[in-house]
Amino acid sequence: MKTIFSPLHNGHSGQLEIIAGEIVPGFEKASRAEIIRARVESEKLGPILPPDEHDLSTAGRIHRSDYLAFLPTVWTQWQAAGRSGSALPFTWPTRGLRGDVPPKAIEALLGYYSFDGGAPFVAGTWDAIKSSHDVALTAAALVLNGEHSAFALCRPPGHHAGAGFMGGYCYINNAAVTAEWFRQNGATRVTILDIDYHHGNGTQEIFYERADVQVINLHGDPMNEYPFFLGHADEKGSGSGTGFNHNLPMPAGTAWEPWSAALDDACKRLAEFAPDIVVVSLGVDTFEKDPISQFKLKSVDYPKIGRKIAELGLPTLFVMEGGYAVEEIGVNAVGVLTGFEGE
Ligand code: OKP
Ligand code: ZN
Repeated sequence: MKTIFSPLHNGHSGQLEIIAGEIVPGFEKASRAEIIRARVESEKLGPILPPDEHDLSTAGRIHRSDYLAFLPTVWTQWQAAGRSGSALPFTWPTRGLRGDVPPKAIEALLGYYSFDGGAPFVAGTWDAIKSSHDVALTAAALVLNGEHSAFALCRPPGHHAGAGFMGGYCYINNAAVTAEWFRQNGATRVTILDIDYHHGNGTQEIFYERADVQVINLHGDPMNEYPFFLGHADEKGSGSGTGFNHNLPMPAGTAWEPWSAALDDACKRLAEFAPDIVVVSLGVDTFEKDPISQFKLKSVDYPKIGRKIAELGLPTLFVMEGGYAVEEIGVNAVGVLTGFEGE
């Protein structure tokens, strides 16, 4: 399996976040991607190739054009306002406020285009976002051109980014862009199988009214877990998309047995849909030692996940999402891929 990777993700580093009332170094850090890349090499998964440049036309079909135009300007606007540190919002247009009037001040625009304070900008953030997008589309092209699978080693991740907002470390929804691109380039049906610990609220929102892209999510129950405000089992799609969104929320403490039963259920629904291509939103924050998550999967479980996905027998694009236990992130992420290849 080929891996697509760009070192430009490294410019998106040094962010801070507030978690449990404390300012801490961001969990979504550059070493995550570097350690996965090193493991791809040491496991001899296959060649590691740089991305080709892709324009934002496909992203423009799933994201709002004003949102996409805003992203490359954030750091410049932040600096022009005399700020330093990380560009972060602290005001959001929630119920009772005007969410229909784009403001002018940069800190307000950041709130207008986000659902939380979890997507900071530093100097290299836009170039990292764009490279992550290019990584995803370059890997997608390999699969469309006949490779059975490919690995998009994306950083930053994408599945929390919706049509018009960022959040939860995500800016452009890489997996959603590839699904839309497959649709535009000959695939009739695409499934996005999101196995990150957190519900992929952005992906769900983007495809919620569509019958051509099935979205299946396995995740921590949003009653008690981020992103809290989407991801319940009764969200099944709307309009012609009704029946094409599947949420499988699970409680804190979920270990391999119930989790893999949920994956079997997901694979059954996926097989019934019979997509031409599967896009896996690959998060390994289901790991027992993940510092911000509550599931109990072990390193030996990840190859078993890959094997189950391989049994579907479909062309598969793996798009990297979350995973914050940095020490084991390479073993776990690449474990899924070697499991898929049957090693
Ligand atoms: C991203 B992915 C707010 C931070 C809240 C965000 C977790 C994002 C997970 N200050 N935590 O799904 O792995
Ligand atoms: Zn996650």
